[in-house]
Amino acid sequence: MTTGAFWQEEVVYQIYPRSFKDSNGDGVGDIPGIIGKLDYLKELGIGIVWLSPVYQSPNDDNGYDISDYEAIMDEFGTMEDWEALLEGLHARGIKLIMDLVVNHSSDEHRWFEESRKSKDNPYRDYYIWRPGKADGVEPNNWVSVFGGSAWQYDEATDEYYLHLFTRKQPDLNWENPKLREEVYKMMKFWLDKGIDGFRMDVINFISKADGLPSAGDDRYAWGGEFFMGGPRIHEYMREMNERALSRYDAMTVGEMPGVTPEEAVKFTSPESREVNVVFQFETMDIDSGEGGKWNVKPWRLADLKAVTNKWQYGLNGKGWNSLYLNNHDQPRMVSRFGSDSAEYRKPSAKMLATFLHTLQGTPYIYQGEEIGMTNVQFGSIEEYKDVETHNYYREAVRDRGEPVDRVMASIYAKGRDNARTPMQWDGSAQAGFTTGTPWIAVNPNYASINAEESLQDSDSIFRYYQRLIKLRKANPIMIYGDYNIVAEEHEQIYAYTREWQGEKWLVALNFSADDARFELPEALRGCSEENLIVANYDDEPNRSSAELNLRAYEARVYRIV
Ligand code: TEU
Ligand code: CA
Repeated sequence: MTTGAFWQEEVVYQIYPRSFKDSNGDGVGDIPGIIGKLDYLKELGIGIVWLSPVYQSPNDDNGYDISDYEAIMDEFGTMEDWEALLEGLHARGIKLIMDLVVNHSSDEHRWFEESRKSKDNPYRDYYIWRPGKADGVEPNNWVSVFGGSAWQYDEATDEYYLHLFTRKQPDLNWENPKLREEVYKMMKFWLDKGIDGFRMDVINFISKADGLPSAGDDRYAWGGEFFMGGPRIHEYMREMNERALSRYDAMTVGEMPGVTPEEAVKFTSPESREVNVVFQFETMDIDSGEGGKWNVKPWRLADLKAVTNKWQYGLNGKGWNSLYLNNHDQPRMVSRFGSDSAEYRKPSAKMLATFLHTLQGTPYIYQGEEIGMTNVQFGSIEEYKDVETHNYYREAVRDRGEPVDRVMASIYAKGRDNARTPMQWDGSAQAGFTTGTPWIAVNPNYASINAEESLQDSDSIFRYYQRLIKLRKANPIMIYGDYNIVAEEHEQIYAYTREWQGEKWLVALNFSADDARFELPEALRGCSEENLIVANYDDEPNRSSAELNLRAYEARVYRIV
């Protein structure tokens, strides 16, 4: 689907403001800190910044619990700072998309403070209130994404309110047209300020099934079937488009846990007029065992190929993919899908970058990914800050009696704080992130892994990302070309072609730490030094024209036709 739209042709860089750059020494990243790094982003070559929430918030979930949608969080700065950021980005030809978190607000939002006052308060139905069942049983058996019941009892009116995330994140009632109008008004407030679109937080959760039925008979159970892609979701998305977005050239990205390619086509096809692209979670689930993410299992290349095939073939010509392997909710991709060992961190980070930037869709770079930042292992649970991690630790160790070392191993592998340690700018104290004490500890490896070192190294991961982004601007085949997998059964190598208006590229990626040999099909035997597009090793291995020998985590991209 070629539209030439900026949200197809540019690369997105996600900033998690709390951890990006602190300008005033309070240990918390802020907007003036981001402004000081705009030339770094310009040098990388990205065209769009996705800014995680900067709105007023008590930070129960680090800004994803909003208490005033039209004010800037005090710790992050002022509205004037934000306007200077927007101006600075636009002056560099970089667009800005903001995070739209409207499945829920903070319980400190004035709407909720009103809503909980009485059953006949005008704001009562901005949220989802229900009476409990007999003897203190919640209205249904749904659990929250972050553990425990999804219902919180509120004594003032002797009813429960729904919260699919923390109890300080009450779900907004999208059945209420007044609430929907409030959201559209707020969206236009920001669009009129000149932003270029929104990333929409768990936007496929906003329509809940009529009657809010329990999921089975267990005391508690996951109720996703009743709110992921619920009955009125397309109605709401089309209404949002008509009422708030259609008058603007806005990019819209729907974060949709559980979405399938078939559903994604319904959300993203041009005629649907709902969103441009979605974030799917199936790739993020390939190393989750029974019961979810904390039950870590080794991921398999066959599963990565199967999921990527499903989404590449499923949306080709019908919708558009978001291409990511990490963000502020996921562990660092080089640790999870590559190798963060001293020997293989650089080649594997570059190989993974080649994967993301040579698939069909829009690639996302999460802050620090471009310098190969890795997961972290803090010594004690107290050093972790994420509410999801603390809830998991408490339920696993205290409630289920699981051994601490096994629980910590799951946190090391999948905890969200892996992505939230401060951006590593240089080798000075606190990695140059702050002159104070950071809100969360810096990863101890900052002395060797930091932006300053990357900018000085012509062979760095940063420089490789720069090359990929430049290649994308010069080669529409990278953006629009049809994807076709090759040698699907190979257990180490992931290979595929891209074809566009008579041109054909071959991408060959060794996802393993061992040498791998790849018999080239007849039609793909044009690989030679002359038509090498990009590679993460700077010398061509010796090989016959009939095969490719790839070294540990080696990536090679050739023009075949
Ligand atoms: O995340 C939605 C979501 O499903 C995540 O909870 C994700 O599945 C989980 O964090 C993986 O461990 C969005 C935001 O990206 C996340 O930061 C917020 O915590 C959440 O919504 C609630 O707003
Ligand atoms: Ca600060």
